[in-house]
Amino acid sequence: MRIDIADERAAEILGDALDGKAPSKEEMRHLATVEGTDVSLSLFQVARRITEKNFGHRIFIYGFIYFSTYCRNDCSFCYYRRTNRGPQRYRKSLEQITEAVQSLDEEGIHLVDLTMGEDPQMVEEKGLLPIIEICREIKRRYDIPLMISPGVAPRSILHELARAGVDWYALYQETHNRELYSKLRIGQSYEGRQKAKIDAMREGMLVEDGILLGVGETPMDVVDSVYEMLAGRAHQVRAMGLMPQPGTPLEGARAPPIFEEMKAIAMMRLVHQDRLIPASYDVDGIKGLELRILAGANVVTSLIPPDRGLKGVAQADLDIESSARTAKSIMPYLGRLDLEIAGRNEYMEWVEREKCHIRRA
Ligand code: SAM
Ligand code: MD0
Ligand code: SF4
Repeated sequence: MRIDIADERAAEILGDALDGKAPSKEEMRHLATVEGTDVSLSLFQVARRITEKNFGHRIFIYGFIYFSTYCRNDCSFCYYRRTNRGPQRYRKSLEQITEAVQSLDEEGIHLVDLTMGEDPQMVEEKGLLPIIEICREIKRRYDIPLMISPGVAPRSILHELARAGVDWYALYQETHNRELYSKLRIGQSYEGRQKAKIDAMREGMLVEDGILLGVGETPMDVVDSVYEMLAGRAHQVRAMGLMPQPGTPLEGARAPPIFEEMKAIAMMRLVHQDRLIPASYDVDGIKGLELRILAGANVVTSLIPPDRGLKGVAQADLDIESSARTAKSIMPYLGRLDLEIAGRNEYMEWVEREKCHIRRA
């Protein structure tokens, strides 16, 4: 397919991508450096069209339950880091969690993402066993795909989570530049974090990986990450712009322009053509969802049920209690992009198909 832009090499790379041939890393480096509005616009357009070839005009939607905001870690970007006195710390009970799942289920959400800080009480004292119980109970009561984001977990726990029916393990590397990693995830093992994802896949779970933007990475770091996540065979890949948080070392940083996130999303789409790519409500709310989708995202994440005292991560309170962070409220915005929310069956079929591939690999 011919793309009409001045830089011939970029035109060829984008044309090939549209025909299903993902760019090499060298080619992506070229795309990342060549300047010009025509190149960026074509990049987004091509990414959107690749998404449509793979997923049609349908979007998946994920609910988010931050069930414990305690954390033993001290990530420099995170509001909930151990040493920050700002956040409200809570730990929801099994009943409170299942009620929140129920309300997401009624809303027609495709997947529930159960997230926690590395809560010392659960990670250290109880060895993550309560999480397994919670997941087993949700899977017993609801026929809904489940993702768990508990931080790094040992293989034995990942084994039990997979047995409890958990479909996805989310663990974002944030960057694949080790020096930068050590400044972001202070005192945490890079290899240990990568290994947990491999272990989760060996246990039969799908894996989500992701990177942060606006934290000191170079454009080439972003390109490296796109390919590292490919090497890791992640089923879902995300890029989120930093939201500087009060009380953290990155408090004074500037949130990167949405354009950076769109570029990263589009680059991921060119390479991870048939994988899932989120547009998170958590970064800057409704206003950025459409732009992220136009750059090639196909999942809206971080929808949060109101009236339950639940928090977001990068946006702790945004739009939750006003019920704006729900499936119903995002529908008109999808409508004007000529998109609609997929049926849950379609999502479940995607998940089952990918899980079969893991089992066969
Ligand atoms: N505690 C678990 C962990 O760290 O893996 C799971 C939850 S953690 C809160 C989920 C992700 O949110 C982080 O990996 C990071 O990518 C993202 N995040 C945290 N703080 C953020 C911020 N201020 N701006 C943008 N993204 C952020
Ligand atoms: C999101 N707030 O989807 C969530 C969170 C953790 N698995 C996901 C970062 O944006
Ligand atoms: Fe804890 Fe996760 Fe925040 Fe790091 S990103 S401080 S591990 S909640």
